[in-house]
Amino acid sequence: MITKEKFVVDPVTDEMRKRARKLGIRTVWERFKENHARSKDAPFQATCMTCQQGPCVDVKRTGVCGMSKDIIIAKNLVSETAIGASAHVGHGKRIGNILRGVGEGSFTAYSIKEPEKLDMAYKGLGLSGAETDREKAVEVADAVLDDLSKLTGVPRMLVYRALAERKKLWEEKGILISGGCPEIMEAMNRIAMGMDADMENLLMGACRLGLVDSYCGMYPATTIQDILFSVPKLVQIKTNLTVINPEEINVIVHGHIPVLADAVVGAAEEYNADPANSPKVNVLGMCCTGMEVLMRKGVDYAGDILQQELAIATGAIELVVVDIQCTQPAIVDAANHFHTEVVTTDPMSKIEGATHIEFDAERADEIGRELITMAVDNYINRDQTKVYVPNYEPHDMMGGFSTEQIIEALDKVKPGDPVGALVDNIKNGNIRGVAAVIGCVTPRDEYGYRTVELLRELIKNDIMVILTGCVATVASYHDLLKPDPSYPGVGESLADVMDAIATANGLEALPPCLFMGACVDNSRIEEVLNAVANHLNVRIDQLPVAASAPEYIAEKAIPIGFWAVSLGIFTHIGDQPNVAASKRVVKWLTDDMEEIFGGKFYVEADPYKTAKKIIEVIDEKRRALGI
Ligand code: NFS
Repeated sequence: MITKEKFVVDPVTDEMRKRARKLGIRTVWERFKENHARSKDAPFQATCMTCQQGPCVDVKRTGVCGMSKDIIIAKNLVSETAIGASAHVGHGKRIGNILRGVGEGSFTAYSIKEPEKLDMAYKGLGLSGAETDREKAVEVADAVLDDLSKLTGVPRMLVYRALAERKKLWEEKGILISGGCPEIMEAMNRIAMGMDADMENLLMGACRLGLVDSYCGMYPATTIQDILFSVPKLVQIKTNLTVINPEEINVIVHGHIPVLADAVVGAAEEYNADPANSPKVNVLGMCCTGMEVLMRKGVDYAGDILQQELAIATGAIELVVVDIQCTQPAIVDAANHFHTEVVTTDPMSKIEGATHIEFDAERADEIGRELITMAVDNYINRDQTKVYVPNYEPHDMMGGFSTEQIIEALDKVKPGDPVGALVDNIKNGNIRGVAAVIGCVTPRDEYGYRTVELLRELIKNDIMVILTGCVATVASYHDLLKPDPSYPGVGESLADVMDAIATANGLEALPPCLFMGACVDNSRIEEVLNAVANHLNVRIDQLPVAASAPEYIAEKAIPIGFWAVSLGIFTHIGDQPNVAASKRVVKWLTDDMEEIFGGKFYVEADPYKTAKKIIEVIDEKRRALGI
């Protein structure tokens, strides 16, 4: 067992944190300490700011209106969940509009890269009659956008993707949703003053938002991005701040929707293709946009949500260009220490002190070139004496495990029955179970400690691990995404399965954990689980699987959690959301939910206790299935 104190943190991040401190750049870690020290108990209070009788701070019994502590806490949780769901629905809306424009022929910078996936979505959504791919694109986009806005009727995407058994259960429990936006409006409505004061009703409302997040946010995002930018295939890239090249012009693409990043990468390729241009432009990814371009374009990955200021602190970044979400406004302060330009591009996501160049899909190529020119012109302002990149090699990472890629690889193991290849190994115990480890990284404890130790414990015990989101960053810094034929730290029987899959596919090895993409690609996880459940002819909640978000921080993680539990998955979270002051709410989330959905939340910060519990749950499910 490795304690927090003994955990060897990524030395690159460690070095850069020290450097940032010396330069007077405050990073997320400093701000965390400062704010947390001041409001140590805040997360455990029940505070209501809904009406002007209040605010009712640290409510012991009831607020001024008579709302109990339990209701206040449930209501606040619905509010956070709605914010999270709105982020993914916003993503779905933006990408739906892009697909529509491509279909109509007005967004010429993009094209339909995957007609097969388009056709699958088209038919899956119940559409017919279109003749050309462009017509299909318009119809798919309209269906997705209609899913976001319809006042009545279930979203087509939910009908298409969720298993029949789940749909029936959700209908029985009264949480089958209509359009994403009306659902979010109703969630806001139910938490207005004098409205819903029934804890269970409120929390079932949060479950609805989980479905909204998935079927009106994550699924549309993944599906359309695959159609426009290609379905990810296995790819090898380099990770960590050390991919920043002091000899080149460095541009960071940051955010969540790869639409702008695609144009920037294209413009950089164009620039680099001219031999007269020197130094070259080095485009690097950050947060989920980084994951999107690493999965599909093999772009190296510079860092996660916690490393934003540190990347700038190298002094070697000419341009950081952001789209939406997970951008710490503090990057502008960090950039002010150097020549670095920060550019925002979404009208809903501006930062004071940054330059705003609004993204316009009709002019995507032009904007991409404009941004690259900006970076090139800014290079002369770089002070080389202020440049410092720690002297370590970047890490190797294999990614690209889309559902399609996984199926294709398994098909080589068992031709004609790829899911069977997985199911056989689950049945015979070579794969003890599957854990989806997802979400962010937090400044709460040693950088990556919880995630990395949990992953190590799981793979050691033959649990196959699939990853999405920023947890993959720290996993890669500890070489858990590096293919190594000796499978270090991987349980023997799991290593044998991975080796067999690798051999069948002409690969030297698979990485110890399989990276499936950005947070919206959690939708891929359901695809895999649905396929396994169908093959075994059981419900998802019967499968030997678990989900874990050991270090979640964003609101988006909360609806994702509700969706996972509503699917019937045992879902671990590393930190209590702001609900601890209500025993009733905690009990409902960590206990009562199981009776309703077959899944529940489990809260534990310690990675070893978490792994033990996940293994216990998986073993129990195996026993119940008689395998
Ligand atoms: Ni996910 Fe992407 Fe990272 Fe967390 Fe933010 S980047 S959507 S929310 S911090 S994993």
